[in-house]
Amino acid sequence: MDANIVVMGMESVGKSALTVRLLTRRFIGEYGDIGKCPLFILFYLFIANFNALMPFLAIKHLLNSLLCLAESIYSHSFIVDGRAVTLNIWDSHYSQDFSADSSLFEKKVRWADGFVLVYSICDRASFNTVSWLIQTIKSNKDCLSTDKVPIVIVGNKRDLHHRRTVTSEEGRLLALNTHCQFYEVSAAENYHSVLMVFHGLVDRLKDAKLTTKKPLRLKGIVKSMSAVFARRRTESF
Ligand SMILES: Nc1nc2c(ncn2[C@@H]2O[C@H](COP(=O)(O)OP(=O)(O)OP(=O)(O)O)[C@@H](O)[C@H]2O)c(=O)[nH]1
Ligand SMILES: [Mg+2]
Repeated sequence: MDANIVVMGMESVGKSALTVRLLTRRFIGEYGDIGKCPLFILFYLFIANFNALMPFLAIKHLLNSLLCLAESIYSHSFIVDGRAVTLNIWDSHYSQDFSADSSLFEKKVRWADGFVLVYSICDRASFNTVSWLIQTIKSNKDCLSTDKVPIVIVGNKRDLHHRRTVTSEEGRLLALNTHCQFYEVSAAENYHSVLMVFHGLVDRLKDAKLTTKKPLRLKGIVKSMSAVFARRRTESF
């Protein structure tokens, strides 16, 4: 399965920290624009893919990442339930998301199959922004059912619980009311919780694909017709 993912949220909530954690298993601390440290990330992507997959796949991912680098889109492969999954992850910059450039925002929404919406548990404004993002994405996304848009809400910086201003219950309730999935994580402290976020999103992507009825293409029509005729033939015996 191949899917496009956009990571969105207010400034400094940890979007790059989460992305880099998934890609390299590491927390670097200061990112700025992760496009500014491409060699570091590419090196880790190459090593990670080299260990997990065949060498030619590692080279393919390295080339993909090089092509996408200008946009901070990273390609990452992993195995979920025995199946290979490749995610193209766009670590978006806050200032590009909203009023500054609404066409870029719409472009991201159209491009994406799934969304990781991040807030900091120490920053209520970032939580409110996630709530607004959910509504805006759902109204921009052409989907059979807006309940099925694959969105994962992430409350980051869990390690800073002494500075918390958004409770876990508030995050959970927002997810419940908007039919999204919810996680609280610390990109700084934990790789596995970050991995769970992306696994959770892959599950939602699968669900959404299962429920999206694709129009029958020619091949599909031929198949269905031959199935009908085959049934008629067996019935007549
Ligand atoms: N304590 C703590 N700090 C974190 C965590 N995640 C990120 N940070 C810090 O928060 C700051 C912002 O992190 P970034 O990953 O650059 O945030 P961002 O959302 O990508 O920011 P922009 O790209 O500017 O929109 C950095 O100083 C990180 O070290 C976390 O889980 N815990
Ligand atoms: Mg960033």
